[in-house]
Amino acid sequence: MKKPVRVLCIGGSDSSGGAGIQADLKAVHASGCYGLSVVTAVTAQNSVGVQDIYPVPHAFVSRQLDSILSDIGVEAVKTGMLWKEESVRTIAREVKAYKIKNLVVDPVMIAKGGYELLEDRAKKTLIKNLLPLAFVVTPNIPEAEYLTKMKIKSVDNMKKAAEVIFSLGAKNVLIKGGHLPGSKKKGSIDILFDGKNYHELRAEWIKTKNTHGTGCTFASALAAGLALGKDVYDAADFAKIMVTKAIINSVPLGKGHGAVNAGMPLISLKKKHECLNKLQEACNYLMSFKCGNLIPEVSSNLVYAKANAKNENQVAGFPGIILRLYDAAYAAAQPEFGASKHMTHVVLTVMKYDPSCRSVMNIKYSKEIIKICRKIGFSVKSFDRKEEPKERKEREGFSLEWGVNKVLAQNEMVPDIIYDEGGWGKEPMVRVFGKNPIDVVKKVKMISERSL
Ligand code: PXL
Repeated sequence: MKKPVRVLCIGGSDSSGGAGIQADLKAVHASGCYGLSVVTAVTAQNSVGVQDIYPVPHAFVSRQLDSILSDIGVEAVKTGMLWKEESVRTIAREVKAYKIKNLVVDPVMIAKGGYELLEDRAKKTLIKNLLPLAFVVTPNIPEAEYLTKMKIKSVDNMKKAAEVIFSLGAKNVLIKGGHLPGSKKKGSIDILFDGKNYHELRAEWIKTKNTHGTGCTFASALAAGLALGKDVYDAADFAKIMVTKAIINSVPLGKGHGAVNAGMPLISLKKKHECLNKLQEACNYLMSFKCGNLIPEVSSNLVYAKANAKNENQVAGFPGIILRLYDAAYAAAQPEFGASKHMTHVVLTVMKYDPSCRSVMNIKYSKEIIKICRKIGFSVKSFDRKEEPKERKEREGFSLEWGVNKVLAQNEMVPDIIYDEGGWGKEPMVRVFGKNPIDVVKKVKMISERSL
């Protein structure tokens, strides 16, 4: 039996399911760990705000902690909304007594709508008793401003603030930059400071108002990363990927702000079509190794056609593409039929020549990548977009058919690779073919291992 990697989340219950303990457990689960919880307060809240808070008596916070720590044990602990000073004191005492090393403190103070989530007198206790025990503390900009009494308007200010917070005793300080002016344009930048060096975490800005629970999800995934044995830098990168994924999968709720969603359901093996299952499986495999450098500017897609497919609706792919997230590939959504026009037409064309070749993925082109493909022993063919008849070029989504037809008309077998060096407004591209998506992803892995 596999031993669970246990992460304890201490915080408030959010009745709307988006933040607090509910978000924590989803993020811990999505990170591959097992979540435990200690509830410090129960909030009545929805998408427009927090209506009320009912504190759990600190003696009962202590009872919950003892129940877990005396029997089950944990690899990491994450704290969120603590609300009462006595709870902060109790938690600090127990963390010390049980010698918890992987402690992530998310110094939650105020909800989005302005409702206080930490009593005033508890703030000082959090700084004095809990921060010095933290392996990582994860303030957002308003929280970092409170902790440092500084105004934070730039990445440089964030770095200065991180130094000040470090001096309060946390071993690592991670300031989340989502509130920084200009983030919408430049993307979100977080700063991790370990007392010596700064490490930047970056992600594209994702336009959505459904961001309730981002902080909780991030800190919980970070704790899960540490619990899994990652160092603080890898755990932070991992958390950034997890929270970006959760924002991409966010859901609208009620009349106000919807919530991020780390708990995207896995495909039900019974209900969905074999193509979708195979694609999901291949995509999970693709996301498990470093191949971000193979994802082109226009992003990738991976498609799989039903046997004898004749039209777009019989080919499954990833809606919203497969993109690059740090050094990994990342698919934001589950596969669907009819989701990718370009790759769908490529695979339908190829199937006219060889019906068993039902899957393809597009990856980045470079002379180096083509060299690697040849070295591996793949059969490699190409076409030149300059030779394409003009009327063809104008049929968006269909122009690749011409190139693929051209290659296949001259060859007996479908090659592993068909590439082109681009054209006016068209990024050069490599297409990797196979019988099924696992077959394709294995080929992509072989290329990625040689192109690091
Ligand atoms: O995002 C901070 C947070 C933590 N915990 C609970 C919350 C919120 C924000 O609303 O409600 C219970």
